[in-house]
Amino acid sequence: MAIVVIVQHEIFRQKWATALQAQDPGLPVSVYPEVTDSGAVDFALAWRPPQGVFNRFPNLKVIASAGAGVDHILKDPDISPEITITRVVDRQLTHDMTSYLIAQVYGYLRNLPGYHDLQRQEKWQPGKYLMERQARIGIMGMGVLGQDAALKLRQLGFPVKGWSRSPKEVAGIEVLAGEARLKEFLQHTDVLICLLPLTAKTRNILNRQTFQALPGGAFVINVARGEHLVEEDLLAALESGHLAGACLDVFREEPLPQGHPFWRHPNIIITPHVASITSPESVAPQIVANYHRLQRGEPLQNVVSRQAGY
Ligand code: NDP
Ligand code: OXD
Repeated sequence: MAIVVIVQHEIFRQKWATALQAQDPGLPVSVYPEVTDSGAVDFALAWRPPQGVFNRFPNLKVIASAGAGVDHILKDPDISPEITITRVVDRQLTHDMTSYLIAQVYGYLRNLPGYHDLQRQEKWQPGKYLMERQARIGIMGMGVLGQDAALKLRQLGFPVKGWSRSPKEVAGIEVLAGEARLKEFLQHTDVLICLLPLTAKTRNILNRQTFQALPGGAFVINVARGEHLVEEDLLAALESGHLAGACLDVFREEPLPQGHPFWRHPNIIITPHVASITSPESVAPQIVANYHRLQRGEPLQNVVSRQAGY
């Protein structure tokens, strides 16, 4: 049987194929669309696959997301419920996300983007100077990435709370669970970080009501998915002065279209979906290990729940 790599960006296709073959030189890897025997493919590694592409592989058993999120796969309604879907859980990916968040949180605390702007205007204007204890961090989504960020931010001296679907114990961090406790969680959050998966329940969760529940002057960081955010509601909350600013790494449409009001907004920081990028070299071992598990009929690792959507 064989693996097919179905990855949107051409440069990444070859990187993935090389990384997989470096793990196991005998691995039968093909790169979509150059697949000669689609009947032999039982395992697909995918990132933002074209809609309907999986129907071309009649013997497909596993789709492995090349990232942590699986929304880009699950949005295809034609994927048979028999197919197992897995995702990436990777130490480097987790580390990189936490580093990005720490950088953005300190940028907010010490007004670093503001000083970049002032420098261009040749203005010497000391401004906001907050200390860690003055910025209560609230993390929506206390999974692999959320927990790591929470623990490291707490080590740096920030008061941290988390919010997740189910209750959980995370050393020294209060985690509020379920919709019933969302408002309470938000009321104690000065810097809101969204690290939720995109599901039917979490789509549009960063909305007017959510922003209103935050204390005045709060800052919002969205590194999860663009569809979590209701864009007009963010603009209105910034316009009214209720929110101090936002940092956005993900967007409903990527690349963010030219002329979009976010580009030139003075209180929005934009990064082009680079908070944490999957490294094929780092992740290839878990993909190849799952491929071999499939061949041996053993349970796979990092399987997502089709029902929960993550
Ligand atoms: P996990 O699956 O490990 O964690 C998801 C967390 O969200 C869990 O704590 C889960 O709760 C919680 N959750 C899910 N649904 C709800 C809900 N309805 N209400 C409250 N909490 C909910 O995911 P990861 O931490 O690995 O990744 C999170 C997301 O980060 C990815 O799905 C992806 O979209 C994004 N990402 C973005 C990157 C970037 O570069 N911008 C890079 C990598 C990931 P429970 O624990 O109870 O199950
Ligand atoms: C991911 C991402 O889900 O890069 O891994 O967004």
